[in-house]
Amino acid sequence: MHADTITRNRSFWWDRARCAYADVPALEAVIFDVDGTIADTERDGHRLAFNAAFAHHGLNVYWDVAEYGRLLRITGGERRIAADLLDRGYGQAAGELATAVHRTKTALFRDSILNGDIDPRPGLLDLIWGLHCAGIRIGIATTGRRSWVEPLVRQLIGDGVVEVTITGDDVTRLKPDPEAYQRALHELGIRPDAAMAIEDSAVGLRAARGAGLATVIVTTDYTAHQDFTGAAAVLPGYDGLEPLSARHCKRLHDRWWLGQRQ
Ligand code: XBP
Ligand code: MG
Repeated sequence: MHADTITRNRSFWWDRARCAYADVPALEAVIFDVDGTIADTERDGHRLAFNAAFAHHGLNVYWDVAEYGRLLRITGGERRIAADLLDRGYGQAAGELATAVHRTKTALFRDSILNGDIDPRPGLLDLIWGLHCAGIRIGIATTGRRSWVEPLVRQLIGDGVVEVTITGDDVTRLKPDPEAYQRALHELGIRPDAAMAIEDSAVGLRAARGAGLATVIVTTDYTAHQDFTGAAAVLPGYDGLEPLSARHCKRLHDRWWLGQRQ
């Protein structure tokens, strides 16, 4: 065959379509929710503090496991109390009472954290350490109050690893509004497609997706039945058959953005 024909028939990489992954941005940061995600705090943590606070204020209110599960659709402890007191017929007094009860609950929950009562979810610390070592930055976006979030994060993760912490005190609209995630991205100084969120609930998924983030779900007993359409992955925990590692996060992030681009 003539040399010209050979050259004409040969295919070169620069003639081919662009590599599918060429437009997928690198994963630079992972932003974690707190309740249900860093630790399984709701049933045996917050709930007990809420009940103790109701008793402290002489209110005949007790949230059992099932009722608290239903109330979790209302984000923010103070709003949750106020909504329930309204339902129970406290009328105009509900708002002021909720503020006082929530202040007590926050102090009690903080004490319990400082007491070492809350453990991280199994496998979380391996993931955090793996992300840190891979140069992937770590942020927090929660609707919980800063006065307990900070000691919890310090106690479970330690100092110097989490770069940005956005709490319910830093936003005007709680989840499912995306504000907490938008603020975390703003403080990290990155675009949504360079980060990924880890959440445990459908409400959290809405918030993270609203901010444009690929989102991995790690379910809890309270959230396992929820609808997670639009998530990059839904896992029962960090320490499953294939534990969630930094490499796995990068792969899920890349695959999710590839799907979006296509
Ligand atoms: C969970 C919440 C919080 C906690 C209680 O938020 O909605 O209200 O239940 O904490 P996330 P506070 O999953 O975003 O962390 O009493 O401090 O609100
Ligand atoms: Mg949560």
